[in-house]
Amino acid sequence: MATLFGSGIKRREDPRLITGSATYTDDVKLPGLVYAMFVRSPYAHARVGAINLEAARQSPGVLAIYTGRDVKDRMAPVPCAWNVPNCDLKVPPHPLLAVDRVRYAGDAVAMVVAETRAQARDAVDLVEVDYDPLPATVDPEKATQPGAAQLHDEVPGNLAFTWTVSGGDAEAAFASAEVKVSQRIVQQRLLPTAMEPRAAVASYNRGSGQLTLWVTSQNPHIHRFLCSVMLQIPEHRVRVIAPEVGGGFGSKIPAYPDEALCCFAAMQLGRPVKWTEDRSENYKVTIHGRDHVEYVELCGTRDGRITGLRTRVYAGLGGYASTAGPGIPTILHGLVYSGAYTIPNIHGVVRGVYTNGAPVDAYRGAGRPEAAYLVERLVDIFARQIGMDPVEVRRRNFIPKDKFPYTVATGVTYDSGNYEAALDKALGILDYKAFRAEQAKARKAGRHLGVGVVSYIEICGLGPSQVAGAVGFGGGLYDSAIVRVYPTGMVRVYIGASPHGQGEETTFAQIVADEFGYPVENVEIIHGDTETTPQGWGTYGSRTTAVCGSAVKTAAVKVKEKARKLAAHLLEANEADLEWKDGKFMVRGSPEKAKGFAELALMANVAWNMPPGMEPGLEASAFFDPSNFVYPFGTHVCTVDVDVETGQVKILRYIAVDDCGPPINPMIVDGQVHGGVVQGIGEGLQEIAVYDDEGQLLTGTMMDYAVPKASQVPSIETAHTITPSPVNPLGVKGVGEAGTIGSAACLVNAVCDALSDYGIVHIDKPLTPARVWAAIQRAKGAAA
Ligand code: MCN
Repeated sequence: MATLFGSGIKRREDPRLITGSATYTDDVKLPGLVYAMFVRSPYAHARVGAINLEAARQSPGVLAIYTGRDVKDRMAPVPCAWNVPNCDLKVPPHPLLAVDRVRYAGDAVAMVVAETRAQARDAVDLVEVDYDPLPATVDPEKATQPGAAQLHDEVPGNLAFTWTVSGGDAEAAFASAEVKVSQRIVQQRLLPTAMEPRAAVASYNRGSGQLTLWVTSQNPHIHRFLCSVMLQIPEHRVRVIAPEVGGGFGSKIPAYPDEALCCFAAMQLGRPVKWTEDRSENYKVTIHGRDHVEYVELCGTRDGRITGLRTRVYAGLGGYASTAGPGIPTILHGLVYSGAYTIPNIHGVVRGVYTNGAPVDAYRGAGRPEAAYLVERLVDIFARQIGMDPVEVRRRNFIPKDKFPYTVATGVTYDSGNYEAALDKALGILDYKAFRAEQAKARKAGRHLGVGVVSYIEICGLGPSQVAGAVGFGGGLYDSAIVRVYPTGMVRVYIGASPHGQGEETTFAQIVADEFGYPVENVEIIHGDTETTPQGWGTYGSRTTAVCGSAVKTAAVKVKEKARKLAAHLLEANEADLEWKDGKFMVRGSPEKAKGFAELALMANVAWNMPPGMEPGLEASAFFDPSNFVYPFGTHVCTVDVDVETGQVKILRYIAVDDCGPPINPMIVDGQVHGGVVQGIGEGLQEIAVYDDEGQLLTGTMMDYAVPKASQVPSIETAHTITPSPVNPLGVKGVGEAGTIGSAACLVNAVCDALSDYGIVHIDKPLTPARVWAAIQRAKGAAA
């Protein structure tokens, strides 16, 4: 029987998505539904004076208006849930509605609830707020300098934390190094841009004291917990449902004030309350990503050995510490400074900085693309300095494949890897040698072709829970599943994680169907409702398959074990004499004596003839807490043609060789890589969130914020190597972020390679034509 694991069957979630029959939060309609809208500060930094609600209250349909003073004693502030230890983290209170000061443009000062959305919108315009504008600070490096505007009285110099990571002796390595290179790197702010903006519908039953929140969530159980904290009601009285979620990319992990306030209003008014963000609100107030200013140094020998890496990073946090904000530029960033290499001496210092921008949190890759970018850029700059092919430098420094598990200087232990294999495969697909020859020929003809190579690693599959606790994450990082077999033999699998586009309704069904010898149609995956699903910690950090998928596998194996015992009993055979063949338990040597899964399901559920002591029913639950993270890797290679007259970058080929262990569904894996690479192309070439000096977001619409269009994306050539992980029963690693980790670096490496004869070693992304052209002009000026 062909196994489903490894087969690229079509995604089962797609028919409802592409026929418009899926239910998103904004589709939820309840009797008596009313609508919320927020009064948001036009200033990035201002004192809030009197708020005049008179006219708004008189406006048709208005039911209630709440200000910061109305809620501050009745709700807890928005929690930060990642209290990274040993870095003197300062987390000032994040009020649900600003009381006396706003700290970024869009910070809400009041919430209006009205009978219709239009009435709420009209009333928002009638709220009069006295603002006393203050100077703003938006650049994370400048915000730490004397004279910069101060956001929080209790955070001098806007310095939220200073976190260090160290291994070996970087100072000694640099002091004695033959070669040193350094680069200031800016990793721009990005806007996650999920297709569906955030939305919430809150409904409160006064009789039962039960609150139900439909919300755009990547992690309903976390939202249930954080909601109960903010509302100060017991967790079991809160039910969180994530219906269809139109993409998250990290932006639907955090707890935001808006959704909690909908709950508050529903409890106050006794009517269900809906709020749906519009796109400009989404760009202004939903979390942003990246925002680093980095000073990076790398040292080594003339023959290409890297001996040390040092970083000094300013990481913007925005106006408040978001739910996972402090953990992203520290734990998820600094711990992977070694990349794919045996860098023996590492010292990194990351300063988290409050600025007058929207809070910064997880955006696809979250900390790891920033790490891969700085390492992979510096490797290229080092190669240029010593006159060696960047591919050769990578080879000379890779962690050898027989050295895993391998503990890098930052202290984390990589589970498994074979970096050279991925590199060889990617270079083979391109025919690297032939491209270099073509490049040289083109250069003579005045064309600037370039090739970028990136060998990335990432840390994902987040658990284990013990480590989560040790690094200050305010939750566990295990996951769970219940596999329930109905009397008819159909299977439902209830999972703790909450996929929202990644495809686990298909891949997890493949795991279970394989275990039971079933067609995939017999298995249904249920997720996204805290009332029906077991405790889980969400879908992010490319953890769902490695962690929750392992819980699914474990629960399915438990069910099958019970079925085997029952089969032995019914066949009057010894369990040891049974074999699992062609989807049946058979008595070895007597194939006519066999029981298939569907029949065993019926017998277990009717319980007419159970073995002594066996409980009726056929279901099992499992919690899986991994023993380590997983470390996927890969090599991406791209070739570009840079028009030096206009600065326009044309991608010629993009080759992605990724290793996420054995792919459950290769088509879905490729789809994930495609999506990730496209986001990396956006980051590398055109996306940037720009604030002016007063903290106004200048890229607040999709006309200004340049998400790549289909026509700007080349055909992405994917391939894989397969290196199983030893830390979970499936051997899998994450792939949901893989495409994003190295792709921006790959593009910038390619463009800098194309412009090497101008002496250009680095241009800060995004490499818009204007930036590339300006860099060429500067280089020409310097040479003249
Ligand atoms: N997979 C597989 N074989 C493997 C590994 C994974 O078939 N060896 C499959 C999985 O079963 C799943 C998909 O690949 O169908 C991605 O799985 P995984 O790597 O476990 O990642 P998660 O499901 O945890 O997804 C999170 C990840 C993150 S962190 C971001 S951000 C992101 C991403 O997924 N956001 C997305 N991909 C996204 N895709 C969509 N459509 N929408 C988002 O918001």
